[in-house]
Amino acid sequence: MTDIQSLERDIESAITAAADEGALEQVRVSALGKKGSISELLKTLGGMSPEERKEKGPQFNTLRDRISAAITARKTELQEQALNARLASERIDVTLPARPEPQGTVHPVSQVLDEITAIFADLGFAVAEGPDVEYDDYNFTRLNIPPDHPARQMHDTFYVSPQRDGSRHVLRTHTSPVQVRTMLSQNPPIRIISPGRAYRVDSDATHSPMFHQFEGLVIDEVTNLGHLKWTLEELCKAFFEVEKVELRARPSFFPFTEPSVEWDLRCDRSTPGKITFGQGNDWLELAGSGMVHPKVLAMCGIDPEKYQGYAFGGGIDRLAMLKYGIPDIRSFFESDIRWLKHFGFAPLDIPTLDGGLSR
Ligand code: FA5
Repeated sequence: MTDIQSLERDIESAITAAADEGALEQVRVSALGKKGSISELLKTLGGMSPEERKEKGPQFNTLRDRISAAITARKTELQEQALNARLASERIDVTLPARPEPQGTVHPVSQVLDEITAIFADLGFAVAEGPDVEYDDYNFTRLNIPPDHPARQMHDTFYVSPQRDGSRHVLRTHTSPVQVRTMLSQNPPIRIISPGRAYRVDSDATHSPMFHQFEGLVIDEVTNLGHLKWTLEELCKAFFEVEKVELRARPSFFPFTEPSVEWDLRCDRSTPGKITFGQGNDWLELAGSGMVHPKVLAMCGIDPEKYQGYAFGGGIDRLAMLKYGIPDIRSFFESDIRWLKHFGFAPLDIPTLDGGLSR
């Protein structure tokens, strides 16, 4: 074997042994680089006689070309191997099952609470909150229901044991004490809603000892019953997702409003199991309301000579029952997983007026 053949064999084995492009580059430099073995060989041609150069020149050039071609071929092979390895490591099995659906659902009461909040937010109302365990004073007295007033009997109250100073707390019987808290802490103009829990000693298919109400309060220099009616109409249109509604006013009595009005909503219940709003000969109780009593304004630090306002309050559970066809209020609180799956809402579908309230 000639020197050239043995050099070629050595370089070829180095090319085959190169495991990656870095190693192959080193082989290339050691053979074809400035000081590489083949380059050094080619330099010897200058010192040869013309006959010898004629014989060796083509041999050296062929050697260089063959090694160069072998390096290129190995490089392509290594690149393919690297690509295949990467594709294998990044492979996605498109036949795998999709991510499972979320298990939990949003309770219909929470859904309706969010829907009502979205509707009133659009009308420019802020959300105000108060505690479930409330001062007797805020739940009753400052709402013009003094101790021993017969109106206290209208609310079947859960009382909390008396404090050391003799004062009593109650589980709030309605969300109206949030009106008191808001008027005591803010200056008019006031425009709030206050959705939340309320408690009464009461239980049947339409009454629950713990239930949910929404309260609305608007205080300004010029407010009237027309504004109140318009506000409730807007609520009904958006909530029941209908173009037209008709409200009927009935005189009523609440100690904290004067005059007091209860509102009924025209509906059609002639088809069993179905209810349509804005038409028909039936009426559905919607909310209690009225113009805030001047005595309440005064007891909450607002000048009744300068300001007036309206307030309203309705049942969230009752609205949820109506809208989503739930016959018994008690089922809301039984935590039956099958019921929750059936009546619950997708957790990521937040109700908005633009995106839809109850998709
Ligand atoms: C009130 O509670 C007044 N605070 C509403 C109000 C606010 C009037 C502001 C004027 C101005 P009422 O007792 O009617 O009113 O209750 C309002 C609604 O709460 C009822 O129409 C009903 O939908 C709901 N509700 C009352 N008790 C229960 C109960 N035990 N279970 C479920 N919902 C109830």
